[in-house]
Amino acid sequence: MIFNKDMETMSRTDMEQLQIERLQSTLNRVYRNVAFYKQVFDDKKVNIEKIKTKKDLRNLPFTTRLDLNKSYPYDMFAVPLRDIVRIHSTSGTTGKPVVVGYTKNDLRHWTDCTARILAAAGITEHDVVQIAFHYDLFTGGFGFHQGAELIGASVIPASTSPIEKQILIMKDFKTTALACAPSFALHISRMLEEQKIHPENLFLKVGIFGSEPWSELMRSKIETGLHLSSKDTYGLTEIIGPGVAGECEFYNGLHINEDHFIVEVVDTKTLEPLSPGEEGELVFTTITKEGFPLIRYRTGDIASIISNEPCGCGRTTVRISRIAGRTDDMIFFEGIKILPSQIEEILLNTQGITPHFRIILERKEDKDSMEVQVEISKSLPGIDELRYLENLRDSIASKIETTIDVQAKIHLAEPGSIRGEDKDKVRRVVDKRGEK
Ligand code: DLL
Repeated sequence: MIFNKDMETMSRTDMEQLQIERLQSTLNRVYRNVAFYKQVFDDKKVNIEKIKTKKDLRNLPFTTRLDLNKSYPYDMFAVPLRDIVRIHSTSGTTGKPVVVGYTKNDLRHWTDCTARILAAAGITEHDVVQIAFHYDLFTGGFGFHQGAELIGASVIPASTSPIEKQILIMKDFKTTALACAPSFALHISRMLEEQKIHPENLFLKVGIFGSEPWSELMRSKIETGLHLSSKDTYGLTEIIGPGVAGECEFYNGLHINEDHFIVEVVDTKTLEPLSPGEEGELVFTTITKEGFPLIRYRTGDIASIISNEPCGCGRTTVRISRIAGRTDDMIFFEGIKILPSQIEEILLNTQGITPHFRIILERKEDKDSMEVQVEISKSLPGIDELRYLENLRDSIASKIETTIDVQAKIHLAEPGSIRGEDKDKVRRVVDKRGEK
């Protein structure tokens, strides 16, 4: 079903006209209300009046994650706090997360956007939707919750309750649609197998998965294990959360909610815009957001624009490929997003070790594990060395668990052994999981 026919099937000419009008009013608003944009527009001598077509976007400066970090917590907000009715943030308890705010209108738009994604995935008012994304500062739970309610489905805010409970809910509440991270879906399917529950005996029809990379191989494992058909969905906190793009029944890429977000793909080195079919970094400009508008935000996600050709589903919106990777070394681990710099920060604040470390990721029987190899410094106390090392290991593990919520195995390595292998650049992340 097409949830918002007016917007999702609009002619290309009308859509581009709408986008330009909305872009211009966004540019005026950010110039007036956000000190950062006033400064960069002035520095780059941007004349807003001259932005008349989508091609002119290239004359606007980019916004980066670093810019957002510097504006922590509220400096990028374009309205006073009294007009903000909801606050979410990116993950990451060390370093500064990006804090985003929504006005009442933003919430209304966001709800419409996630409803469209769910409807494209096949969800109707007859469905019982189990939402197993976190309901907290993370946007996944609340974002999809609102959209599913707007469709009129029966919504179960299961959040990330333990898997046994998820399965109990699925069986007893007769869940027909599951929305969660693909890695969590895989865990559920493994548990079903362990408990000898045949997925055919459940009521599941549709899975809406996203918020982390997942391959076609993983898709087929989940579809078999849960006996459902699945749709990929993409979004990020900075732009709105879930609700940016999603697959329809034609699996032709992910339709972008273009009346709210203008997408570009740029070359990762030259930052010049690329043509459809060429892979590069996704860049988004929000054109309706009031609370936290962003101009040409570099997402760090690698994908390509598929084409402007209408899809078999009738939607005319631009589609992007599935996400092929990232420009940075962000780790996706069991539904959690980690930057190696977060581990580095923990290690830098620990006595007795050097700042050299390596993260090894492995997958056995669909279960991921993380080992952090840390180089100890030379100056070890002579007495009771073993107990000292054991304490050191425990203390690093517990710091990692409390700050990034991951149980990592800590391996203490000889002084010089990690840095020694590659003097200039230590490969910080070794991902042996085979598939993401
Ligand atoms: O993950 C929002 C979301 C929630 C999307 C639920 C989909 C479903 P963040 O935590 O800010 O927001 O993480 C955003 O996750 O820049 C990508 O690197 C990655 N990501 C999100 N969706 C996909 C996907 C939410 N379908 C970051 N495939 C993004 C691959 C994805 N990576």
